[in-house]
Amino acid sequence: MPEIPILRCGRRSLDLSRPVVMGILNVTPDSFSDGGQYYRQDRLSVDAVLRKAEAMVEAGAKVLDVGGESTRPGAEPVSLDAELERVLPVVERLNQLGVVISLDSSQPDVIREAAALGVGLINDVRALQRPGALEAAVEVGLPVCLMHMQGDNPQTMQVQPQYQDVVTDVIGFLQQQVARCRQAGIAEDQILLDPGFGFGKTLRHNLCLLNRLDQLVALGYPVLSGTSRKSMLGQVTGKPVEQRLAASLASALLAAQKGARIIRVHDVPETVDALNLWLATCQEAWES
Ligand code: 7PJ
Repeated sequence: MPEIPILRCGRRSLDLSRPVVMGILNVTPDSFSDGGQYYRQDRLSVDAVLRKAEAMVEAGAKVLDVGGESTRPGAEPVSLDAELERVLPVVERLNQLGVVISLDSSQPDVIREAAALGVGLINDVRALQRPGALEAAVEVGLPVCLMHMQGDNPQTMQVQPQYQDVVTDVIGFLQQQVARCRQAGIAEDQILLDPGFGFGKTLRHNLCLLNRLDQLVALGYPVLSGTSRKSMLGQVTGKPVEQRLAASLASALLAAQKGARIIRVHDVPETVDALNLWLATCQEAWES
């Protein structure tokens, strides 16, 4: 595995010398697989989120990704106030858990306010392309995960996605965004990349990206991979979202073997076990 430095995430740090698991906490009423699970009578229950987060940390998650905007295809846009109202109380409570909190947001004001409450990583599915987002990220001085999406709008991204060569195109886009970040003053070792599985991609595109993920890894930035429960897995297995655990685990392992360093998942205990088995096998090979 190439050397990847420890990521500085504000007051905390994240060791990426081995792949780590990021637990997904979608605090939205309408996300595609876990939407609404923290809502009680139409109100977000921060206690319910905290309980889930504690279980994830207990199971070995090193990062928790908090998102207040549903980016499933066709989802309604969320207002700034609604996003702040969902995300901030959760970030505040999760801080006590001792792991890095990642913020899944594209909104400059959410980035600023969440950073002030202790978020340690900015995860933006729009790669900081929204007006003001890059400036906000520079200001807060946290690492950024830049994700590829075709088009910049989840409402329309799945309408006829087209690429010359999906891997080359995704890498080209991410390299452009890296250059933008570098020019704006973000340090090279504070940048992570993500091919954006399911964001403006057909099944063929997604499988191709997973199969050739090592090409993205070869750029030298830590790569985040998020395939958990996604429809690409449903398309291959013919299974609905609640029956995609096995396929999620298989795709997590494939991504890790290709060099991904952060695996973003709903099912933390199972993924930690799968990765630990693979890591133990590597260790055995190294030591013999
Ligand atoms: C991703 C994400 C992903 C990164 C979502 C879902 C859909 N952030 N946010 N990568 N997907 N970095 O929760 O499955 O793949 S939202």
